[in-house]
Amino acid sequence: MFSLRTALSVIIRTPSYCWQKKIDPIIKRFGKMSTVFVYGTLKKGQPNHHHMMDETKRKGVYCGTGRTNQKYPLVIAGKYNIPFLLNLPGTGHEIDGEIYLVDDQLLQFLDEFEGCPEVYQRRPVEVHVLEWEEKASTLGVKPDVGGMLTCFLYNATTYEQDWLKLPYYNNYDPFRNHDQPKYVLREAR
Ligand code: PCA
Repeated sequence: MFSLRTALSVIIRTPSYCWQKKIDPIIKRFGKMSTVFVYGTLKKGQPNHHHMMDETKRKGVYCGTGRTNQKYPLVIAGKYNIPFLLNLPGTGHEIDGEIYLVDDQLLQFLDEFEGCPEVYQRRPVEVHVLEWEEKASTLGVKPDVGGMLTCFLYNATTYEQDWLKLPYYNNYDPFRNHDQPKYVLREAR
């Protein structure tokens, strides 16, 4: 006969129990999370990236890299050289970017920061996952078997006809690609 203590020690050592023990505090701490695909100044190494990782009030977790399933025109436009993905699927390139899990507070912050819905609109799109961090899977988010994941993306709400004549990029990185006009920081406008 098993004693209660033996039975308990067996349960405690089972992987599902350990997994549950790991994941519960994460869900308690962060609540509901959404996936967001960023392609512009919010990416690593770009000027607004720190907003994704500001852990004081809100939470963002880097999950990996991805590429939009559809082609879109990604232009750098306006007097401040802002990257805008235009909602014209089928034109331009498949766009490279990064996937984040964000809590509701960060999502709300990003909506305000991106001037949503006047400047950018947040819409769900299909993203092909290229690199994936295991940490993201332990948070309960996984690409489907085909490697696709639905993520929010901020696209330009409107655009000027002239923007369609600008170069279309597949990867925003003005620090490395010197043909891409440099972003004017908000503090410098
Ligand atoms: N910020 C958002 C949209 C464009 C931008 O600069 C992003 O990085 O995805």
